[in-house]
Amino acid sequence: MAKFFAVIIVVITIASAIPIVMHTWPTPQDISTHGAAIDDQTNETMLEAGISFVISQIILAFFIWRFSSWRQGEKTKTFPGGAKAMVWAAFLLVGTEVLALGIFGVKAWANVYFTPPAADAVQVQAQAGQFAFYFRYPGPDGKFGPIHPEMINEANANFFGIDQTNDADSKDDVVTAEMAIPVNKEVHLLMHSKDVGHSFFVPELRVQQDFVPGLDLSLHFTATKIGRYEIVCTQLCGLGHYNMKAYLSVLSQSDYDDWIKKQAALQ
Ligand SMILES: [Cu+2]
Repeated sequence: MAKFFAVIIVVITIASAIPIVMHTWPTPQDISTHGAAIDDQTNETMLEAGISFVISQIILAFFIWRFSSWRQGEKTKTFPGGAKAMVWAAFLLVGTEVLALGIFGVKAWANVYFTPPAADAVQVQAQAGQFAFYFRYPGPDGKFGPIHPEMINEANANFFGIDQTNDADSKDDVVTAEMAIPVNKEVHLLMHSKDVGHSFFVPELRVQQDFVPGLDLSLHFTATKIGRYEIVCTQLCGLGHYNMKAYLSVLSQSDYDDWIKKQAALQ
């Protein structure tokens, strides 16, 4: 029976590797300046993790085959050198894997996360809450007014808890349910959650970042193709999670200027 399982493991390993090797699921189009580097890194990670996966499954199948017994009552053979050697081997394998991922990761991930945005980047604040995203633009003064959590009120559409009567910086802030950005211009996205963990994921933009309650997180990117794309939450954030999404419009600079003017007039 054990030898049968060993064969099944090898069959499952090969069957699950085939669609990945054949690229059965192509990635969506890339609309960002950093996307190619992210795709390269993903491919390298898949290759490195895939090779480790196939090798480890074959080793597993070999051990099951080699140390199993057909006859009833016969004692199972133990691994030569005992469990200690195996634990060390596992530490070495996992350590090499983590190190390799870290080295690959420096190229793309670290370049996106550990570099500051351009000084003239378009600032957009994104707020996630059960179960919607809202966005805020600082207006002509370039400054966001402070958030007063106690003033957050969905009933009067004060999603960010802005006090426009008393805070000078808030007076020209623009709050929207859809996100629009100009094409070929760096965007500095400032993210916070109103309640639980959420995520900002735009597959075409190759951007996926979690919202962590209590933390202000930020990232920056440049979109290179005009169009309308979906922003989805990828963290299981509650009963309405399945329906939590918004839209990102990448517009020409003049269309963006018109859009923000129109939104400002609606406030
Ligand atoms: Cu969510």
